[in-house]
Amino acid sequence: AAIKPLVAGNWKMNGLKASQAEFYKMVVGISDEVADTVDAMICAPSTLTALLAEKAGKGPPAIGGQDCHTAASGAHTGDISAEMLADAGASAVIVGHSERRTDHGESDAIVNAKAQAAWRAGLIAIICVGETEAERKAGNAVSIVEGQLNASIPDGATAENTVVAYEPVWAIGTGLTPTAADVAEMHKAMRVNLEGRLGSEGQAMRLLYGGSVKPANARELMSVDNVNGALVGGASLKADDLLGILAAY
Ligand code: G2H
Repeated sequence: AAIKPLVAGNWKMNGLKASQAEFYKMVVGISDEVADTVDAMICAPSTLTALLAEKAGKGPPAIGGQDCHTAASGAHTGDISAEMLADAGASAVIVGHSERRTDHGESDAIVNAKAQAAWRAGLIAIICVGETEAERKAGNAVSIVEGQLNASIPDGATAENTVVAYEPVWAIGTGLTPTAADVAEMHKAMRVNLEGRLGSEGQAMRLLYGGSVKPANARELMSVDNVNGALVGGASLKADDLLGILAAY
């Protein structure tokens, strides 16, 4: 069966209560036809999870979180658990975004534990990987990403409970994107790795590309082999941009 693509918006640390108006434009702007072809999701800051989930109703878009703690509850001031996100109406959570890996020192082992926490709460784990500019220039992009896949994705990953997002760190928020050929090479390598480890689940798993996706480049990037959608930062804040990216399908 063909893989249904996913376009997930990552609002990062953006969005106030007033943003629900822009969000509502997304809800009403996603036609039934588009919804049949591509899944849409907004990963909002956790202050807005419940509000947007209520606004979305059954969706689309689905609602996701941007990070979760490994524990379900407890003495972890300032943290949010996967169970809390699920309770607020989320169906997925991003783990291991490069900004978390950099700003909060998250290792592959922590990302792995967070993905398992997401599953425990019934959430889809959107596991992010990607090489830095120096790693690409040194010719190590594929081996770095393979190492991240091996260590960040827990045993038990399925096409249902896990989405992988390839985000080259140098393409995040910079307006730079890899060539279609570079994306094809990386996504092929990821597919081979995941199939080797997970069999048919790895074959059916959604592999997103992320990093400076916008309406103008979405069609080219989304048509690359083994690219099953996008993780979109800046361009997911405006309904017109998000709908323009969905229109690539
Ligand atoms: C990469 C991406 C979304 P942007 O971080 O996760 O952000 O589209 O702004 O590069």
